[in-house]
Amino acid sequence: MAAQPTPADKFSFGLWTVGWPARDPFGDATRAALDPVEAVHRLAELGAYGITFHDDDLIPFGSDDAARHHHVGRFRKALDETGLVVPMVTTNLFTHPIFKDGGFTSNDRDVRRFALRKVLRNIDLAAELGARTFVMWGGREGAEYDVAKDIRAALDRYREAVNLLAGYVLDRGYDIRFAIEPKPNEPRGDILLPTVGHALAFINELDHPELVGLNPEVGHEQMAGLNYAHGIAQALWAGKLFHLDLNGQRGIKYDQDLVFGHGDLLNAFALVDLLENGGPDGGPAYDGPRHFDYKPSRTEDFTGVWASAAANMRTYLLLKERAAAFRADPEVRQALADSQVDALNEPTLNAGETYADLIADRSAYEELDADAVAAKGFGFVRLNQLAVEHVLGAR
Ligand code: 3MF
Ligand code: MG
Ligand code: MG
Repeated sequence: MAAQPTPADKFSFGLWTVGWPARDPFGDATRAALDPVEAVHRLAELGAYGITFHDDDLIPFGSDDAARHHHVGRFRKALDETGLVVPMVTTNLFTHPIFKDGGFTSNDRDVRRFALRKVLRNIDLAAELGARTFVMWGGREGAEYDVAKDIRAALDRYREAVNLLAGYVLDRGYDIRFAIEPKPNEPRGDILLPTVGHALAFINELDHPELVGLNPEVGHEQMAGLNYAHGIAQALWAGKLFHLDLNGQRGIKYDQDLVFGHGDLLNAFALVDLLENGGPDGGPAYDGPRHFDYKPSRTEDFTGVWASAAANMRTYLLLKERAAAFRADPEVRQALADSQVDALNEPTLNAGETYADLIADRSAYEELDADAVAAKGFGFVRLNQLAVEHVLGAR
């Protein structure tokens, strides 16, 4: 039995997740709007530590300063009452029709300037609430028609926007870093920065790459047919895992936003094992929020909403428990050694060895019995079966 979630587990939820009224392209809302104050209280009761939001989730688009002050004030009061924190804030540059061709990369310059102003204002709010991460999901930054968007110009404008925002944060002295959230498609036919790899390459072209990292989402990578745990590992390797969006997805289709673990459970196991046990000393490889970006299915009423919120955290904790059991199992350790998993950490060259030394080493090539080496199996299937049995609770 996994422990009950506590704030020490650092679970956070988007306001737009539990608050989703379940309207989809084919059907009306099946649930009423949720008051952000209630969301704060219910999530705190369930054991979460943080809540995140888009500006428009908290302050309806077009609110005047007085209304804005009112909405932020009552939200702050709920945070103070519950101890919930706001680790991340993000901007909605996708719902209002003005963003139909994007925010930072709309063909219309007036839209691009409006988008920047909306984000700058929201960065001030993020700083005011103590958020350290500012996520940028560019869901409308893309196209349906290849001839309608100059992709190189769009990337220039994207870069111009992120450079301006990074400069603003530095000038203001805010303790905030940006996290780009890749997604391959939906709502646009094709979205810019579609995968972890594209976003990493983009970051290298920025004025302040040190201020910009990633917020990879399980379903988004899987919509591109990619391995999420691999993407997270490469983001960690690049020092760019600033935040993450956990949920579930079943294959290459629309963005399902299922509960974490309700899609590819084995990949979720590998992910939790990486996050919790993948550090250099066998400890956590990532210490940021475990943030859920899911949608309580349209079939659910509010009882189902809170049950699904709890399910995300419980599944994570169960997988964490299973990963610890996997790591502690002597048979797993033997299987890992037999499969030479740790041996990959050994550099291929000896200390100080040059390519000339390698060429001179006859045992590496001329005398190596390639057929004998090739005949040995790695035993990966046995190792994976042990993982499956731990996930199933059979060991
Ligand atoms: C869409 C998403 C977004 C982002 C959010 C950023 C509405 O598929 O995942 O959720 O996560 O905009 O923070
Ligand atoms: Mg998503
Ligand atoms: Mg997301």
